[in-house]
Amino acid sequence: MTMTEPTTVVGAGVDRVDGPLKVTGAAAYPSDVSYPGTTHVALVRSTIAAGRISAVDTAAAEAMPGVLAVITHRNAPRLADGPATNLGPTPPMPMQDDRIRYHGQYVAVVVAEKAYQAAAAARTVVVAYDRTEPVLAIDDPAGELRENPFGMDSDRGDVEGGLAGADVVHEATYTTAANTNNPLGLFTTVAVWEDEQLTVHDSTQWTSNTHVTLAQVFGLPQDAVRVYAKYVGGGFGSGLRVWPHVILAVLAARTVRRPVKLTLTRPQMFTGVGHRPDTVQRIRIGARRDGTLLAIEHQATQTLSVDDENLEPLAMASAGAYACANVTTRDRQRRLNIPAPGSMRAPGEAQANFALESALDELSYRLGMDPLDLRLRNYAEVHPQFGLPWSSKALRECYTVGAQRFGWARRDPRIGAMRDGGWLVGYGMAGVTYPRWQVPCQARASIGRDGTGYVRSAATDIGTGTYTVMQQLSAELLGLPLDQVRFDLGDSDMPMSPQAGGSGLTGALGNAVYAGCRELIRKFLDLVATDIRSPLRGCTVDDVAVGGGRIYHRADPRQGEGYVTILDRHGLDELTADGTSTPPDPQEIGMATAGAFAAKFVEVHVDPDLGLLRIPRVVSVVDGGRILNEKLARSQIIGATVGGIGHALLEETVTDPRTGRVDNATFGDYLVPVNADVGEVDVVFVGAPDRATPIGTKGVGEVGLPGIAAAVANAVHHATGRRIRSLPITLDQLL
Ligand code: MCN
Ligand code: MOS
Repeated sequence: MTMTEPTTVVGAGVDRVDGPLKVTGAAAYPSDVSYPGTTHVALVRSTIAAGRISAVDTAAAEAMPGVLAVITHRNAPRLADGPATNLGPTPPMPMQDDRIRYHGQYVAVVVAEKAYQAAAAARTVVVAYDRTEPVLAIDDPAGELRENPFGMDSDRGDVEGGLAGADVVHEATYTTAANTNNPLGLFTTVAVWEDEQLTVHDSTQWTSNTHVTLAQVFGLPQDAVRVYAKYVGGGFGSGLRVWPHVILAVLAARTVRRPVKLTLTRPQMFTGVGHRPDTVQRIRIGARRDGTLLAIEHQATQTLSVDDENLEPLAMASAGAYACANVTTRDRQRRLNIPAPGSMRAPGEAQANFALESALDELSYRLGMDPLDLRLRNYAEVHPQFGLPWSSKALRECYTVGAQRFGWARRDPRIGAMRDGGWLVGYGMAGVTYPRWQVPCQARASIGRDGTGYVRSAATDIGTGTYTVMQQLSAELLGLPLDQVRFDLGDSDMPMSPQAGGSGLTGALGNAVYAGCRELIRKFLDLVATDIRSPLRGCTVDDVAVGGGRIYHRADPRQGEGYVTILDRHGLDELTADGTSTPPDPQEIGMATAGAFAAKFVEVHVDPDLGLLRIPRVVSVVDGGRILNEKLARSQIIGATVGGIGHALLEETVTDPRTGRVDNATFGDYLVPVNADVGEVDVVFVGAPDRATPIGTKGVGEVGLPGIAAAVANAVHHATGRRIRSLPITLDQLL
C-alpha cells in the first residue's frame, strides 16, 4: 500500500463536503449551540491602559433585571496558569488581581438571563482606577526590550566582512503596522457544567489544547472536560490560544450553575483575541556587481503585551531564503501596555518578507539588474543554514512560470515608463520561502460491517476544508468511494490533534490518517494471516493495494477480498486502528524539511494626481508539494492574497498614543479589502510531492499572503519612483 497509486479523487477539486450544511444553516457554529436554560455573559473592559483598579461598584448591575452574577477580580477564584504549548505559554489568567495591563482588559463579567440584560447591566458597572502612564510606542525605552526572545537569532559567516567586500550596499528601515485578524465569526464560548463535568463549545483552532488548558486551569481530570469545535467561522490565527474570555465563560457557568453563552462583540475582537504586532526592521544587504549576495543583516523589533509572550520569529526568515554566506538575524520584542499580539496569518513571515523582498528590489535598482534575475542569481539550491538538500523545492519553477503567465518580459525597467491612460503602471514581484511547521498528531480509522469507513481526529476545520481533504485522503487510503467514508473532527474525545496553524494541520493530520489507515489494513491482514479461505493470507501491508472496498495483491489485483467479506467471516462488526504522525527528523532523512515556496507578481496602477492605487492583477505560483484538493488549495491562495492586499494597502490597527485605546475597532473604521479592491487573481501550483512524509503535502494556508505587500511596494516604485517602506501604503504617501 503506497501513495504511488493515485486515484481520481485525491487532487480533484471536489466541493466541500460540509458546504450544503453551511449554506443551509445546518452546520452549528459555537454561536448556534444552545442548551436549555442558557444564560448570557457581557464583559466590562478597562478604560485605561496601565494602573490599578481602586474601586468597583457592581451594586447597580446586580440590581438590574435578569442579572444572576457579577464577577470581578474581588470575587473571582484564583486560577492555575494554563500550560505552555508549542506556541508558548497560555495568556495570563483574567481577573486575578487589580492590575491593568492594557486598555480593553476584562475587569468585570455580568451574567444574566438574556444577552441584552447582561449588556445593559454591564454598562452600569463603575470602575475607578489609579492610572499610571502607559508605555505604548515600539521605540519607547520605558518598555522592556527582550533580546533574542525565541532563541532563534542566527549568525552565519561574517556580515561585516561581507559588507566591506560588497560593490553595492543597501541599508534601510522598514515598518509595518499592527493588523487585526478579524474572522467573520465572532468568537463564542458555550460552557456547561453538569456535576463536575465540563462541556465547552468554542471558536478555537485547537480543540485538544483548549481541552488540556481548561482541565489544568480549573483543576479537573482530563476526562472531566470535553471541548467541541465542529465549525469555526474563521480564525486566521486568533483561535490558536485559549484567550481570557474562554476562561471567563467557564467561570461564569460555574458561578451561576447554568449553561452560559459568551459571544464577543466586534470591538472586543480587537482587544481580546490577538493581533499582528507592528514592527520596525533594519536591513543591510550587500552584493557584488554581478548580483551575488555577500551579506544580509536583518534586525527586527516587534511589540508585545505586558505579562504575555508571543512566538513570532521575524528576522529568522532571512536566514533560510537565499544562498548567502554571511547572514545575521536578530529578533527583539518591546513590551507595551497593549492588548496581546498573537499569530495572524503568516505571523512574522508577512512582516519580514516585506522588509527583505523590498530591500532586494532596492538592491536590484542599485545594481541595474532585473529584480527576478537577482533572486535567481542567489537561488538556494540547498538549505542555506543546514546545507542539506530540500525535501522539495520548485521555487525556480514558481519564478519562471509566474514570469511567463504574468508577462514579466513586457516590463520596461525604466521608472514611470509604463502607462495606461492617465495611470502609471508598475510591475513588481517577490519570492517566498515559507517555513515548515509539523508537530505530532493522531487519528483513528474504522471500517464497519456496512462497508463504510469512519476516520476521526480532534482537529478543527476553520474554513480551510479539513473535513473535505481528509475525507478524500481517507477514501483513497482505504480504497473506498468518497461517499462511503466519513471524516469527523472537532471533539476533544477524539485522538489528539495539533492546531490548525502554521499551515501544518493538513500535513500532520494527513500523515496520521495515512498511518491509521495503513494500520487498519494491517489489522485486516492480521485477521486473515492464517485463514486458508482468504486469498490474502500471509500478505504484508506492503504486498497489497486497496480499491473498490477490497484489499488485493499488488501483483495480481484479482487476488483479494472485500472488507465486508472479511468482517463477516470473522463475525466482527468493525475494525478500528490508531495512527500517529511525527515530524520527520532532517538529520535522519538527510533532507531539510521544506515548507511551501511561492513567487508573486503584481501589477499596480497609480493615479499620480489623486494618489489612487489599484491592483488589477496578481499572479501567485505556489509549490505546496502534493495538492490534495485543487479547488480548496486555490481558495486558500486567493483568500490569502486578499489578506496580502489588506496588509499592503488598508489594514492598520490604530492605537491612541495617549490612552492606548484601539481607535478603529469596528468594520466601519478598520479597512479590509472588498471585492472592488481585488482584481484578477491567478493561482498556479507547481512542483512535486514533498519527499519528507508519505502523503507528500506541504502547507498552503499562509504562503499566499507574504510577498504580496513587497510585490505591491516594488510595483509602486516601478510605477512612480517612490519607495514606500511602511505598511500600509496609503494614498497620502503617493501624492
Ligand atoms: N490543502 C490542500 N493541499 C495541500 C495543503 C492544503 O489541498 N497540500 C488545502 C486543504 O483544503 C486544507 C487547506 O488547504 O484544509 C489548508 O491546509 P494547511 O496549509 O495545512 O493549513 P491548516 O490546515 O493548518 O490551516 C491553518 C491555516 C492558517 S495557519 C491560517 S492563519 C489560515 C489558513 O489556514 N486561516 C484561515 N487558511 C484559512 N482559511 C479560512 N477559510 N479561514 C481561516 O481562518
Ligand atoms: Mo495561522 S496564523 O498559524 O493560524
